[in-house]
Amino acid sequence: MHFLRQRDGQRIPSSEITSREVYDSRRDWLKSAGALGLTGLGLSGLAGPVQAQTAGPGKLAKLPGAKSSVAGANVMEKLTAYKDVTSYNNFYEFGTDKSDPAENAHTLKPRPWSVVIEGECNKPGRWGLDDLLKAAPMEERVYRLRCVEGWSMVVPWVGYSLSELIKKAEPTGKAKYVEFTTLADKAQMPGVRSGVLDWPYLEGLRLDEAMHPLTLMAFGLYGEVLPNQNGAPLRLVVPWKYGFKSAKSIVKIRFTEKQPVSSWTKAAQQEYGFFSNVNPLVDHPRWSQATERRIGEDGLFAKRRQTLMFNGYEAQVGQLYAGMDLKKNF
Ligand SMILES: Nc1nc2c(c(=O)[nH]1)N[C@H]1C(S)=C(S)[C@@H](COP(=O)(O)O)O[C@H]1N2
Ligand SMILES: [Mo]
Repeated sequence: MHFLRQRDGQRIPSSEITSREVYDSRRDWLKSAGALGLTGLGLSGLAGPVQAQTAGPGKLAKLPGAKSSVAGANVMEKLTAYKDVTSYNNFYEFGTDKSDPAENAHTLKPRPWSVVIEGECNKPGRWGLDDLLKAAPMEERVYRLRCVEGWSMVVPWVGYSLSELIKKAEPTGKAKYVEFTTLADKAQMPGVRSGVLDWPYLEGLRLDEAMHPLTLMAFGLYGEVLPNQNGAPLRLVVPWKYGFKSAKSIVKIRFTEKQPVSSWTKAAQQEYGFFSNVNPLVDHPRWSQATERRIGEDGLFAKRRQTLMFNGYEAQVGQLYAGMDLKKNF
C-alpha cells in the first residue's frame, strides 16, 4: 500500500486520507477536501458542515479548546462519531457491557468535585474542579485511542498537558511515578458492587511519561464537557498506551518512589503490564494485537487496520523507552 508521511512522522495510508503537507489545520483540510470533491471518495463521513466536525450535540456545557501545537496532537483521520464515542464505552464502575456506561452513568455527580494531590511533592493539596479547569489553557487534541480489546477510536478531546498540573505540585527528587486513583462510590456507581476489579480503579505512569506533553488531562470532548460515561469531570488520555491506562473520573494524584500496581495488573499480571504501550509485535496472551477495528467502520467493506507501534506516536514517545526490552516491559 502507498503511504504518505505526515509531518510528525506518522504514516497514513493514502487510501484513507489525502496529502497532509498541503494543509495546515484540520479544518482547512476538511474544507479543502469538500471543495475538491474528495468527500465522495470513501470519505463520506467527512461531508457536511465543517463546524459540526468538532461540535457535540449541544446538550452539555461548552468547553472549547484552541487547536493544540503539541507534536502529534492532531491526528489527521476521520473522527469517530460523537454517538459512538459516547455509547461504546469501558467504564466498569457502571457495568461491563459496552452500552452500560451510557445507560447507567447518569447517576454520577461530576460536581462538586475535587482532586487530592499528595505524596512526594512540595505542594500537596486539594484542588477544586473550577481551579483545575483554570490551571492551564484548554486545547483541542485529536488522538487515537486504542483499547487492549482490539478496537480504536479517533476523538477530539479538550484539556491540557498533565505536566501543567505536575509542575504546580513540584514533585520532589524522590518522585519516580505518578499514581492515579479514580472514584469508587457505590451510591453513584452500580458496578462498584461487583467484584470484577479491585476498586478503586488505580493506574500509574512513570514520571517522565506523565510529564510528556502528549499525556492529556482531559475535561471534555467534541467541544463540550466530558459526558459522564467518558470519565467526567476529568480523566487521563495517554494516547500511546492501551486505553485502560487512561483512568476516568480521577480523585487522587499521588507521587511515589515505587511503581504503582494498577487494578488491571492486579487482576491479571501476565496480561496487563505496567507500561502497556500499544505494540503490534507483542500479543496479548489470549489474542493478537497486530490489527484493530475502528469503531464506526463496521460495514460490509470494513477492514481491520494495522495497529501502529506506540499507536502511531513513536516519533514523539519512542525515546522514553530507549534501551528497554519492550517484550519484557510490556
Ligand atoms: N475508572 C475507569 N477508567 C477507565 C476504565 C474503567 O473501567 N474505569 N476503562 C478504561 C478502558 S479499558 C478504556 S478502553 C477507556 C475507554 O474510554 P472511553 O470509554 O472514553 O472510550 O477508559 C479506561 N478508563
Ligand atoms: Mo480498554
